[in-house]
Amino acid sequence: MASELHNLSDYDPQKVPSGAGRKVAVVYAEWNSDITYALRDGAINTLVANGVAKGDIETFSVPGSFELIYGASRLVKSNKYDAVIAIGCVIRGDTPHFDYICEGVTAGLSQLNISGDTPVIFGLITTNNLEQAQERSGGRLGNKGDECAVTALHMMAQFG
Ligand code: DLZ
Repeated sequence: MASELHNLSDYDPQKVPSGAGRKVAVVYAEWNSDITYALRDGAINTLVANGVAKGDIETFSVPGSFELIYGASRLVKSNKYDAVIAIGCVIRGDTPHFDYICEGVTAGLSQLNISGDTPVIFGLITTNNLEQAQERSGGRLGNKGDECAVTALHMMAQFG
């Protein structure tokens, strides 16, 4: 499970709770959209494959990963959803900006998880280059969006 080579899309359907009747919001960043759209679609497909009605999934875009904090916060405060999945992709550049965004988003989404009654699922991929992001958004290491959906299904069943 903890292995670097764990495929993010691998899960045992027998062990995943049904999402029938659940409402899920997916907030995703437009930065690195080739990656984030694939993550978003992976999450949606896996939610639907496990019983969540298409009409019970709402999507919201924000400009960059940093805005996921505000977007997810609004969605949590709306009390309309059983889970919020936040999706972004930050790719390391030449400056420390990468670290500030990653730390900010991680801290912001962590805080949200203990400030509201809605689980916020951490769908931020943070990579050294585009290839690593591609590997985790439907490439050789699966799709982090699938993993987020499965996590949301577990959290909704456990605490919903
Ligand atoms: C500015 C910036 C940079 C350099 N890199 C990324 C990135 O790799 N992934 C991402 O989602 N967003 C990036 N951003 C944008 C910030 O998240 C944010 O939108 C801006 O700093 C404005 O608040």
